[in-house]
Amino acid sequence: MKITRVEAIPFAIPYRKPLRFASGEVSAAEHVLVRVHTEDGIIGVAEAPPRPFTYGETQAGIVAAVDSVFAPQLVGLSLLDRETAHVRLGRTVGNPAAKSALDMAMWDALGRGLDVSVTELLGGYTDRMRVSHMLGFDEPAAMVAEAERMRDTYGITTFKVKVGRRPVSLDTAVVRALREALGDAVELYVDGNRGWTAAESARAMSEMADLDLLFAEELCPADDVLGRRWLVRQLDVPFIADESAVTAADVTREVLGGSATAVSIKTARTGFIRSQRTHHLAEGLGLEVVMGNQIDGQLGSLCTVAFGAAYPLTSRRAGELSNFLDMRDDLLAEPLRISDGELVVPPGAGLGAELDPDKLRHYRRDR
Ligand code: MUC
Ligand code: MG
Repeated sequence: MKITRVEAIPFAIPYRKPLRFASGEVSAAEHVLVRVHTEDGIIGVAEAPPRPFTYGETQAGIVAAVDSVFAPQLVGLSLLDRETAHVRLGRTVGNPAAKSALDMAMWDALGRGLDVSVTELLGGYTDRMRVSHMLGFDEPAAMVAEAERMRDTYGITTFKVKVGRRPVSLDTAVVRALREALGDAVELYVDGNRGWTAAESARAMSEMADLDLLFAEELCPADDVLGRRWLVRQLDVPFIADESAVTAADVTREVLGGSATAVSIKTARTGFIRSQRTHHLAEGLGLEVVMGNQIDGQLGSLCTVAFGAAYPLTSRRAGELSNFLDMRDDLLAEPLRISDGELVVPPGAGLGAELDPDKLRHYRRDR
């Protein structure tokens, strides 16, 4: 169970079409594959998606942080030393995706070593989640067409609509067009990625009051403390803290301060060990939880479903598990499949992921 080596491998896989939202745009999965090796020959894997527009990390920065700062702190630890690993990684501020991939690769290796799945190790509540699909910026007709394709092909009936930064009237027109085309059977919620002001958010939410939205997420900057509290007080749907609440301490601050009433847990930025802390806190505070997406590939989506399926609270709502569908290819030998609107945790130890060595050779950028 002793960790002998840690690798950080940059890779790039193009998207079929860019995903656009208020805080940025992604047109290729330029992620970092993390591999944790043990003395028994077990290899745990996870991926780190850099999101510079939110957390400041870059692909090259993640590789450098793992190689020069984090790997030396983990080599020699046992896979069971999860809290020690957490403390050691925590000595360096920031770097959420790098730390998370290391933590999740350790859990994957631990599951493989014990021959149990990560979902079972974490809580083992169920083996699947309903899937929510995130719709990036486009014209209303194109966003409706994408949602219809996701519903008809994969059975997905929950959609997160990206809003913010564009004219409010365009965003509200999109949400109205989606409701009209898809009917009452689908769940819709909006995510502003901090792109509106508090006043624009209030106006948009009142214009959409008849559209039966499930949630509103991060519509305006959390730094506008009073504006945001003013907004959240007047909403009649839960307001999800995403970028504003990365740590459990952030969630406490946002929720007790009246700036959020629900939380997005993203394994890409809190791994499993810190996601557990946020989950337990959310349960204690009575918050709704959505398993969010940091525009993950298939390996990242596996991590999200592994965690989300582990607990009743995290598997209650549809999880954001489908954005890998926008990628032209991926690293897994057996691609993930969404059907009947669900993603099932693959059978097998750890995360249940096997990488395709040819694909890794093809997409890695370091040789
Ligand atoms: C989301 O929920 O905001 C967009 C940027 C990012 O970091 O995650 C996505 C989805
Ligand atoms: Mg969000």
